[in-house]
Amino acid sequence: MREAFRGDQRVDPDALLARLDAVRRFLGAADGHLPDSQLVPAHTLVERAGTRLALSRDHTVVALAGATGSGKSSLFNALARLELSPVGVRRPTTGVTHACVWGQQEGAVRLLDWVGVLPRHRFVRESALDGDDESALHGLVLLDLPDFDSVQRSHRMEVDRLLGLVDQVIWVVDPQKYADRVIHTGYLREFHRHRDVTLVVLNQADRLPPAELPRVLADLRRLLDADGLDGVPLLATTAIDPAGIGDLRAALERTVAERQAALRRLAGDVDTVVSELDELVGSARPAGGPDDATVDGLTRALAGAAGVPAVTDAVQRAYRHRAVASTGWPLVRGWRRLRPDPLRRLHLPGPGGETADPAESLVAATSVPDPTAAQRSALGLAIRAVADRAAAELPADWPAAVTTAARSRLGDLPDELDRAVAGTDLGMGHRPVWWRVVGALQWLVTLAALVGLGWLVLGYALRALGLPKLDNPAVGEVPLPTVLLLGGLLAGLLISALTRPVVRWAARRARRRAERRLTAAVATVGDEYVLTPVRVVLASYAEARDALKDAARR
Ligand SMILES: Nc1nc2c(ncn2[C@@H]2O[C@H](COP(=O)(O)OP(=O)(O)OP(=O)(O)O)[C@@H](O)[C@H]2O)c(=O)[nH]1
Ligand SMILES: [Mg+2]
Repeated sequence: MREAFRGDQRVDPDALLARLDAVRRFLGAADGHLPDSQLVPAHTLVERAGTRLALSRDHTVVALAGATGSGKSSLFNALARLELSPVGVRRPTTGVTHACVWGQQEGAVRLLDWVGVLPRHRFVRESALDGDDESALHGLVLLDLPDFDSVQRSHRMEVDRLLGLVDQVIWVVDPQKYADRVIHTGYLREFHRHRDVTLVVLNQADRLPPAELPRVLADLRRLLDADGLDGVPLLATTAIDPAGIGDLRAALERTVAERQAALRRLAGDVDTVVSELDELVGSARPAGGPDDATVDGLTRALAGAAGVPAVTDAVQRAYRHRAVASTGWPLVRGWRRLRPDPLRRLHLPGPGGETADPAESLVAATSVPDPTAAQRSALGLAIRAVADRAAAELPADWPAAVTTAARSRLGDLPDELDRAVAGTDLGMGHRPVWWRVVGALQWLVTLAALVGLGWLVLGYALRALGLPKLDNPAVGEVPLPTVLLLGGLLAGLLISALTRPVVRWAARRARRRAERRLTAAVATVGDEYVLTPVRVVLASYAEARDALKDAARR
């Protein structure tokens, strides 16, 4: 959409600075997220505007641009009232930019250094020479550019460079070539956002029969309207006749007096940059991150890749192993202990709670098996889903930036997940009291059985040696040693049988507890290594979008 022509609307310097600051903020937010090539115009604008505003604001740099032979140098000389820039029959004549400064040279020098006009091509209209004649143009820095349709590539490049720097452009066309395509599509159309610093002159008006002039001007006006330059001043000039440049001179005097051209030019530049960036940014209002279900999916995939199922499995088996070793029949416990502990095999906390070798705990802390190809691809998909959901609303290159961010720390994940698993308290660090109680009970009944056995053996030995037999007390009909032996053995078996289902239930509970803790640890890693980088991009997007909105505000 094209804005209404602002004509002589004033640009407030503070408002312009605020808009430039917003462009700077936009760049800060978008940098690293959008391709550099798309940010070049905004960077160029910020840099150029900063320099231009720091240089003389009392001077207005006006360029005469146009096709070869249209009469730029002739107009330049006529306005300067001196033969400064060679006018020629051989085309193109002007190969380097010439400049003429009216009035105070101070300030203009640095401006011309920046614009890049060589000192030997700079001229000055001294006020002493002219009396007050030229005072109305004081502050004007007029540039005579090479031809933009040149056969010389260097001329075109010089023109393009300068058109990006000057405060105002006077497009010089002549009756023969005013309708040429190159001037309209290549240049004038590009300047439609700079209408308020654009002026078009139809030079060599003297070559037209007076009756033709209005018709040609009307035709040119129609072409300009089609270029989006409706409303720009259009003047007829004759460079070879001092009376033929009166209107142009008056227009320049107004421009110089207003001291607005530099600001208007930069405001137009901001408009151009903002409108180009608009589709890269849009006005989406994405959520702060992906939804809970997607985050849960990520956590599940991370848990798979971290080997959480293998660890919880080992926790369950280790619980049974350790519980049986503590509460089983004492005479077979030793045999139990010979079998390896399932958790220690993974270099996870042993029965005493100690972790693996501390030297190893920095890298590859555990011996949890590496993720399978399926687990790795599931993780890849989950990360992709996080990026897709988070970026669903975003325009242009932002989804790619979100995807890149989501994957940016993929390389760190294996070590971080391993560290998280190794650092999680699996709740297997101490022996429950009930193990000890049952274990002590087992010892007690075993002891009873052993006493009974010893007693019986002693009784047989005495009998065999023909010694007087022991006075055996009895429980009912059964002698006490037999009661002790058989009762102890039976009680041991009974305790083992009763304990087994309790151990199984408690092992499942231990597994669930370990699973909860490991999932929480893995989720923390996912948050730091996947979700946080995504949130950073989303926040940058929001900042870029708001900054661009501020930059668009006039
Ligand atoms: N009759 C007439 N001739 C003009 C007018 N302006 C320029 N000329 C002539 O047109 C020719 C080209 O003029 P220049 O001023 O050299 O044109 P230029 O645009 O600077 O050309 P380049 O430097 O090649 O880009 C010269 O012979 C001028 O005398 C004019 O208003 N009327
Ligand atoms: Mg010339």
